[in-house]
Amino acid sequence: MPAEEAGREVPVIQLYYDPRCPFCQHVLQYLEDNEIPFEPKIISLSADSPTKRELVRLGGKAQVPFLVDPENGVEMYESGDIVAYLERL
Ligand SMILES: N[C@@H](CCC(=O)N[C@@H](CS)C(=O)NCC(=O)O)C(=O)O
Repeated sequence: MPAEEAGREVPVIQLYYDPRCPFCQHVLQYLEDNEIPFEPKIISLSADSPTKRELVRLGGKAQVPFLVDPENGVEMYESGDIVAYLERL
């Protein structure tokens, strides 16, 4: 759900992930523990879907997790880099 700030909608972090992926679970756990709002972009790595095609269009490969932070123009793969980025927010 989009976060709201001062009555206006602000872009929210999006996380592309496959629930079966342990690297994704690591990022999801961090988001949950720190109550960071995000838009889930759930894919199955083993099946084609519009969301998976969106991921490939944005990042260039069907790898998860993939984070998009529209507010800061940031897009990244790699669970460790994503958590390190979230720690700096
Ligand atoms: N080093 C990466 C590994 C991510 C990774 O291997 N994800 C798997 C799913 S658990 C994946 O997307 N595999 C498909 C691929 O790499 O093409 C990270 O820490 O995020």
